[in-house]
Amino acid sequence: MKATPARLRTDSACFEADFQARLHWSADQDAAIEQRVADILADVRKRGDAAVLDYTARFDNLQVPTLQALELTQAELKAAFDAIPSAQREALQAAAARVRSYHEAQKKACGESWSYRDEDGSLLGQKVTPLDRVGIYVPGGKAAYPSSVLMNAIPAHVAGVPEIIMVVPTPRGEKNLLVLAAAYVAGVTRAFTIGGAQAVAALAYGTQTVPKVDKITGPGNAYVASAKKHVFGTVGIDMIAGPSEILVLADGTTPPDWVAMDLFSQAEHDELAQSILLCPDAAYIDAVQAAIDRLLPTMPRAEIIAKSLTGRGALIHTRSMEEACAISNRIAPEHLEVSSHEPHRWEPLLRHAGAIFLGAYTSESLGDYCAGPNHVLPTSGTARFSSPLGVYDFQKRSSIIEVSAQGAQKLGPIAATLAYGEGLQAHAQAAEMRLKDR
Ligand code: HSO
Ligand code: ZN
Repeated sequence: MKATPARLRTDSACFEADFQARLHWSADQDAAIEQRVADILADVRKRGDAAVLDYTARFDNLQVPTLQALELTQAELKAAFDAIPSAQREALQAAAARVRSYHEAQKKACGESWSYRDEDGSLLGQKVTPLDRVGIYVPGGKAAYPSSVLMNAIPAHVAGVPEIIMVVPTPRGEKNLLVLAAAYVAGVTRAFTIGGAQAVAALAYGTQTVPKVDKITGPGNAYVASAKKHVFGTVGIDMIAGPSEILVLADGTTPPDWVAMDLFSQAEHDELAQSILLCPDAAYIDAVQAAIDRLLPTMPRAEIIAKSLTGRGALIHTRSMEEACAISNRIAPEHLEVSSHEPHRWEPLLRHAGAIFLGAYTSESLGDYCAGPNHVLPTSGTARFSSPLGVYDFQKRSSIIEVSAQGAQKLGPIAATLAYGEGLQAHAQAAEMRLKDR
């Protein structure tokens, strides 16, 4: 089996066309999926538990008499934690501790209330409060990632969300112990073994058994993504994550095997994942391709990796590191590795990326599990305008305004003038009534 990413050169006349062809790719909105999801959502909204039970029987081959039978107790989560090998227990706890510390720092830096008084003694500020209840969608089957349980639940916990409800599809009732153990470690409040659009609907509308939440986060398949889009507005959602992406900016000083394996690490997620190398050194690109050829046969997921690299991967020879940085900004990748001996020289030039990994030792996979920052990141170029999942996604802000008697004298005439201008008499008079010398 061969993995042959496209070879591009920025100094070639056809670079722009080849680059666009490789990059600009968008998943077709599948109208059939949209319609089926809309039907499921409407049915769950109307029939609640009974509808969720029907779809769970149909899609997950799991038949139970009541939805309560699909709730995992805290004792079960704890039992899963106790049942997994101790190395996994310790790794989960170590990862959780680092993810928690990072998000605690994030909360301190940008998640606290603030206020100030102006010269008239009026108080102006913003009050930050956690959401009351959030739902976390955890995919089942081949993309069941315990690390994603930590990455979704821990920031919610740090934000102060009192109730975290997890849903996880469990076809035929086969539970993933590591997912349950992660839920225990992350402090999930309640968990249900339901999935798909029906689980999103249950969380968004509430049923007799599943409580209605304020926001739903977490990745999922096309049905889950479509369901999240549909319920947005009734509840908040985090983002619609596309296939994983990695972009490695290399100056040729990192062992080529390391870079090849980093490209594999995102390619192995999904045939549609995208792995790109940008490098000004043609001989180094050849060395990475040779490493790819040599290492691929050793990979259990070689087939997925080969399809991803051949279908969507690219090794791009640039004129310089500066040009590589500029191209990286155009791509705005989910993960950006600066595999260089002087990463801090290039970092200031890099503006659009979900997460930036600096230096040869910072493999993206460390970020996926345990470095601390969140691994739920904007994909498909959305890093141009959006941010990693964080504490701020589980908080909201309320403005605080307390105008003093003196402040009202100054603000009243301004407000009244503008209100008359808008033809809104009551607004104007509400401001004027508070003026002392009228
Ligand atoms: N790289 C994925 C997250 C993940 N990796 C979970 C391993 N497990 C997000 O793009
Ligand atoms: Zn990953």
